Amino acid sequence: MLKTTVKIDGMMCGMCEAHIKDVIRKTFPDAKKVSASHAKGEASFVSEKVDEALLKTAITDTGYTFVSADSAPYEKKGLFGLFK
Ligand SMILES: [Cu+2]
Repeated sequence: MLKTTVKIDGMMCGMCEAHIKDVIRKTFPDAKKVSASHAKGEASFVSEKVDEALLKTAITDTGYTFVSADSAPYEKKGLFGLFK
């Protein structure tokens, strides 16, 4: 699994966060832990794989500015979770 963090310009409130979360869920039906923060100007989600071009298009088409995206391996909480 990959955790993707997306920097987005243009989110102003909770409605914008909801829009972005909807778009992510629609674009990547397997996305989990979808979250968005207008204060931080970013959204994140966990999925099997990510098509960055698709993500960029989806966010742009919704009226927001895609700044960047970064994916990192995501570990499910297992044994290591005990030590956090
Ligand atoms: Cu808004």
